[in-house]
Amino acid sequence: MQDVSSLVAQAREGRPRAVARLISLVEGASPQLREVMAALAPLTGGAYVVGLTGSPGVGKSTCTSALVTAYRRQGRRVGVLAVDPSSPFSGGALLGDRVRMSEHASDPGVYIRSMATRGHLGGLAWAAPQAVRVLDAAGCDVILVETVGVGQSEVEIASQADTSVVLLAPGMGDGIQAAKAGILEIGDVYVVNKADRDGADATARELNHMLGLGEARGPGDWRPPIVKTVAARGEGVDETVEALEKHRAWMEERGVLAERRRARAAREVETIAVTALRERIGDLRGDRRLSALAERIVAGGLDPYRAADELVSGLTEG
Ligand SMILES: Nc1nc2c(ncn2[C@@H]2O[C@H](COP(=O)(O)OP(=O)(O)OP(=O)(O)O)[C@@H](O)[C@H]2O)c(=O)[nH]1
Ligand SMILES: [Mg+2]
Repeated sequence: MQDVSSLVAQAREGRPRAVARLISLVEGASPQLREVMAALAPLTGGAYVVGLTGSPGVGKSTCTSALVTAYRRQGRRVGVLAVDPSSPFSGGALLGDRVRMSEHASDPGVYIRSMATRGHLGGLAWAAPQAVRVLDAAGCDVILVETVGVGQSEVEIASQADTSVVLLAPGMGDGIQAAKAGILEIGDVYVVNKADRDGADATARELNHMLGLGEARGPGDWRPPIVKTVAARGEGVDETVEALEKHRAWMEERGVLAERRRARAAREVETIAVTALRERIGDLRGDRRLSALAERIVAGGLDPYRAADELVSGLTEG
């Protein structure tokens, strides 16, 4: 058993091994998870969480790395969480990510972690937010969360971040396809990366059209900016940071940031509660209580709704 309070204290001092240990505890759903989360709670809320999503290979990791460089120049502490919804492996950074992030490997002001979600997207729903909390409590000013945009994960990442960045690249056939897949609702900032390639302007124009950016909006409404970048050369990265700062300022001004964080917390509680309930019900398979209810239903003495109510209230009282 680990001494959670000393781990938390060491993480606060920015000791990378303590941060890694804490993330492993929450990721592995350790028996100490509750103790860890309770210890972290009063220390969180200081970090600005930015989600980056987009199709495989658009340049998310490259862009993330360039953003890290930009934020480090401002003296901010940065956490990076690369969430890979497809990898069955946990904890190990993907080789490509490692290469692209390697320039930050020896910087004590940067904490980088890869996280697999065990082949099912549901994993992202609870594990990633807890890892974000660890990085937040460890004193990161900015946390960048990279997720491959595969349908549901886009929506999930958007619900976890303060600001969502959607990346596109020209000539991947993904621009407008991805747009159709729902990214139009989730992007606060759009990045057309690989602007050194043909078609970047066309992609940006199409996106502009799809987003209806030409149309009139309310005076205080947020207009998602479209930033063109060549992340591999660091071009457009300052503009991206500027767009993020503007979005953050807009959210703070309008109370949107607090509102998003409340909504996020509510969803977290819901996910944890539903998961716990499902596990307890799962434990009941073959249990006497459940089979007794089933017998009464078959005998016509009880309907399944009443039975479910009885089951749930029995679980929550017990
Ligand atoms: N031409 C060009 N290539 C780029 C640019 N940015 C990234 N790349 C290259 O695109 C490839 C994919 O970049 P990554 O940053 O790994 O993309 P990713 O979106 O993180 O990829 P996954 O995590 O596998 O989904 C790499 O070979 C990069 O060097 C750019 O601005 N221009
Ligand atoms: Mg990547």
